[in-house]
Amino acid sequence: MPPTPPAAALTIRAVRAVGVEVPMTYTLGTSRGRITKAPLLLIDVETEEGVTGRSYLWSYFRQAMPAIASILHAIEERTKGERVAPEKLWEQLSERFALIGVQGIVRMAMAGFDVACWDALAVAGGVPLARLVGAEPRSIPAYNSCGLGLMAPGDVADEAEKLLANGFRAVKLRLGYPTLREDLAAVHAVKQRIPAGVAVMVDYNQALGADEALVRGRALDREGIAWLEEPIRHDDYAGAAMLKRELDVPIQIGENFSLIAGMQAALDADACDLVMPDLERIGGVTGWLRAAEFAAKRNIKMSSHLYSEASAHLLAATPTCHFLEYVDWADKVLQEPLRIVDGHAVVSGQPGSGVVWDVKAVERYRV
Ligand code: SMN
Ligand code: MG
Repeated sequence: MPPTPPAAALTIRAVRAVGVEVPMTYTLGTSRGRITKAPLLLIDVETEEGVTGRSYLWSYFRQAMPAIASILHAIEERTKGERVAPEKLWEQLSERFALIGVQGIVRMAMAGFDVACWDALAVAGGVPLARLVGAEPRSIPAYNSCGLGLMAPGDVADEAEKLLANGFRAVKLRLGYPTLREDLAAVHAVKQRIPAGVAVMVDYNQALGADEALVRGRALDREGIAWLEEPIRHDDYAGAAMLKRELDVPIQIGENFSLIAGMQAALDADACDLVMPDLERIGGVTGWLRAAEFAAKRNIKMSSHLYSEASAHLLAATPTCHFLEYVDWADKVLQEPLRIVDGHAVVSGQPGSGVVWDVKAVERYRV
C-alpha cells in the first residue's frame, strides 16, 4: 500500500449547514414511529486554501436541524482560523463544551464537523478517506436496510424481494409488533420469499422489556437470524448481558453508544456479541477510529449504522469489519451515490469520503 500522505495544511474559514428533507424510496416503520422523509443536515467546512470538506447528519426530525446548525455556528466561531487537525479540534471543542456536555445535539454538531474536517484532509491530499486512515479502498459486505419496516407480512415479503437487487445477500427486518406471533409471521414471510442463504438481521429499536425479550429471543433462536438488534432499552447493559448469556442468536447493539465511553461500558458489561457504532454518536471519524481499535482489542466484530458513504471507508480500516448498513437516504442529494456491486459497497478510489452535493437537488429538497 502506498504510504499515507502527510496531512495537508488547511485553515478553517467557514462552517455552513443546510437542511434538506429527502423523500425515501421505502417508508421505514419502526417500533418507535414511521419515517417517510430523511431529514439531513448538510455540512460544508470551507478552508482558506479553497478545499471544502463535507458531511451530513441524520437529524431524526426536521425541527432538530436549526438547533444543530446553531451549534455548528458556535463551532465555526471557536475554530475559524485554526488548522484542520480533527483530533486536536475534537479535544479543544470537548473542553470548550464541557459545561453543556458533549452529548445530544452538541455531540451531533461536533461529529458532523469532525467528519467534514477528515473529508477536507482527504480531498486536499488527493486520497480516498480509507487511505487517509490507513487502509486500501476495498469492497465491504453490506446488508440492505432501506426498508422492511413494520407492515403486513405479505408487504414485508414483497419488499424483502425488492431489496435483493444489486446482489444483496443480507437484509434487516424491523420487529416489535404487539405480539410474538406477529413478529414470527413477518420473519416467516420474509424467509419463505427470499433464497436460502440470505442473512436476515432483526431490529427491535428497544421495544421490549428484558423478560419479554427473553421470550421472543428464545423463539427467534429457532429461526436462523443473523443478529438480534437492540431488543431492550439501549442503556440496559445488565439486561443485554443476560440476553447474551441466555440466547444463541447474537446480540447486536451500538447505534446508541455515546462516544468511546459508551462502547467501553457495554463491552465491560459483556452486553453484546457484536457492535455497530453510529458515525455521529461515536464521535465522528476521530471517535470511530478509537472504537475500531477498541473492538479489535476485544476481538468483537464491528458494523456501521447509517452514514453508508463515510462508514464504508472507515470499515475498510476496521480490523474486525463485519457489515456495512446500507441505506440510500442521502443518494438523492449526492453527485455520486455509494455503489453496491454483488451485495458489497464499493469504496471508491476518488479523493474524500464520497460525499459531494448535487447542488440542484439540494435546492429542490431544502427546508
Ligand atoms: C434506525 C435508526 C435510526 C434511524 C433509522 C433506522 C435503525 C437501524 O435502528 O439500525 O437502522
Ligand atoms: Mg437499529
